[in-house]
Amino acid sequence: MIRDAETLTLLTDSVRRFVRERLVPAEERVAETDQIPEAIAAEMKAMGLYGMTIPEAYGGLALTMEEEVHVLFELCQTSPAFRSLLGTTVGIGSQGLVMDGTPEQKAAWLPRMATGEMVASFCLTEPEAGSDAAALRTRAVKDGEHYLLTGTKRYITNAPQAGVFTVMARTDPANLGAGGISAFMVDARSPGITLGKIDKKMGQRGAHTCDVIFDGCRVPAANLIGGIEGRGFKTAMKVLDKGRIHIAAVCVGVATRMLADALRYATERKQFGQAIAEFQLVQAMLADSRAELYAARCMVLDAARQRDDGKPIATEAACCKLFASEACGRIADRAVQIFGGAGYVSDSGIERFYRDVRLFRIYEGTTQIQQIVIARQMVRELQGH
Ligand code: COS
Repeated sequence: MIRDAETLTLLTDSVRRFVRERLVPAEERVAETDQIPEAIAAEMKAMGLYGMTIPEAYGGLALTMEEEVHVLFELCQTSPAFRSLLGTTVGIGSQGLVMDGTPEQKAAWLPRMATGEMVASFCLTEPEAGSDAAALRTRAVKDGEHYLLTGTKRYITNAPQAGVFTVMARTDPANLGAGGISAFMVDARSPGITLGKIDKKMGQRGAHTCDVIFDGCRVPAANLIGGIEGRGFKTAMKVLDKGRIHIAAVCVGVATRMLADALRYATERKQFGQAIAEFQLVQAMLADSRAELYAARCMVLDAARQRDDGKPIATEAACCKLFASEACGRIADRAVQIFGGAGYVSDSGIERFYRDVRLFRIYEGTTQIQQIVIARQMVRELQGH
């Protein structure tokens, strides 16, 4: 749903300009230094981008899902690390609170997230619980007006910058399934939290992940999201449903950029006396990429609109994440192929994108998890559930 086309166009135009003038020229520096310049983060805050998904009452832009994906289509036509810097605050770090928090909890945290003053991260994954998220072991033991959290969370994006964590932990030790899990807002400065060393990754330099270790971390009972135990897994799943549409939109943005670069190269690079774009075998790679990109974009827009209409979108979100991330990987691969030798050396930038986009098929639910979500729902539908 687009509330006001003119306002949205102003926003997407300014994001497009920002990407072209500020982010694209900084890509190599970010890759070399593994840091996003402070000035760029400050500009993102000033544009209100950290508050994209936060309700207006708490100082955000309250974009609808359709508006959000349009912004992402633009914002992600550059190194994905830039999106990642605000991605957890806009997405998985804040949305549990937006969806299921009490008004008091929202008032306590959301305004600082909306300005970018407080970065939010999402702590679900653990060393022994990745795809099988319901098997998580982090415990939250009630102690008077507090809970004591103990356990290790792994690959937590933006943990080094985070001011607050949304943490899924087991409050009912007798229930080893999803129903024993609760979600908490945890101040990152709380005693009992230590961070592991920053992970060395295949790509996405400038975006940082590390372990977050809770050791008897004392969290006020008032920070239990929604004030009710046992709802944390469902909160996490709802957050991931939205997150999967978000990541699919990111894939569309990055794939748009890679294909544009590959097309430009194909029209400039000459072999056998003509531009390689004139050769049908190269044209096939360009055309397949364009068709897949179009399909991914249409899927993302459709799922976003359905979510805005209040329809259940778990299956559609999984379809989008599955298709868009796999298509993005294929487009990255073809782009390297079109660049040839130049695509394998780092100067072209396409080699960096190839490594960066590999993550999309893994995080926020692997391709195989999306397949499981989709197929299980198909069977349920057949059985009339
Ligand atoms: N929205 C709301 N509730 C949901 C839901 C959704 N999308 N998906 C599941 N639930 C509910 C179920 O209805 C069920 O509730 P009841 O017990 O009341 O019926 C409960 O959650 C447990 O669901 P289920 O039995 O399907 O859970 P499973 O343990 O079988 O696993 C998958 C479900 C595999 C889908 C889940 O573990 C998953 O998404 N894993 C991937 C995690 C992930 O994406 N990690 C990435 C890192 S986080 S960035």
